[in-house]
Amino acid sequence: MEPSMNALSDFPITARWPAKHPDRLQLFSLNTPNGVKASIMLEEIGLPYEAHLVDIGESESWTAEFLSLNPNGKIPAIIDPDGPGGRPLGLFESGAILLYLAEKTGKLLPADPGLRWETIQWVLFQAANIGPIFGQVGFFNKFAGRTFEDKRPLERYRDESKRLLGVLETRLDGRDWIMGDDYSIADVATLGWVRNLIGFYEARELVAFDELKHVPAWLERGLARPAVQRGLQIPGRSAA
Ligand SMILES: N[C@@H](CCC(=O)N[C@@H](CS)C(=O)NCC(=O)O)C(=O)O
Repeated sequence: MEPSMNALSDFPITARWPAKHPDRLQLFSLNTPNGVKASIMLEEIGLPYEAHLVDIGESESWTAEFLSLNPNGKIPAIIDPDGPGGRPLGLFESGAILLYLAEKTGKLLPADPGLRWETIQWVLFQAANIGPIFGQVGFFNKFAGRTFEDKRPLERYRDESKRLLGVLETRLDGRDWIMGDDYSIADVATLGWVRNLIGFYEARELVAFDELKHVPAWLERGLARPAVQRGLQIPGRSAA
């Protein structure tokens, strides 16, 4: 953060997406699988926030204003006007956002150091594996790569997705949530991605999802949470 960033209005992104409630946490996102990691978390913890829709279909994440907050040009990103030391903090990378919000509120991340690191490990497992690999299945199964004649890329990402689902399946055997009895940011990180793989990416049969037992039960438990249902819609296309 630049030393001069003392107020929310010092962030250039607020010129394109102005805050109606500058005292609230500002979310710049869309309800994609990475976007909903942030909105589900915000709904779960009950922190007041204002959601701004960044239309990635219209390349809005590549505008100068958005890039000033996230030089990587991807949603989600946040600004917490009440960051460390009471100064505003801008953040991108959905995993970092989850960790920040969990630490800020003391929610969905165990206080016990061993359990805390185990939770972080599973958040990073999602961010480094599930997101990037499932995303490739989306590209090769549903989007532009669908028409490619060479099916080897699709097969590669299909196989790796099945393997990753297998890792989750084993982890969830005998556990309600990734960390056991307690729902955590590891679940928040992962739920939207598994839902998207078998839903929007239309890969349910491709990855033989119905041969799994524990992952589908966990997904159903997660989707039954009202905060998850709300977060999945935010920011939706109807958001101002
Ligand atoms: N590692 C990043 C990935 C974010 C990401 O890939 N966001 C996608 C939407 S799910 C995006 O903004 N895509 C817009 C584009 O690439 O033009 C995170 O977890 O925040």
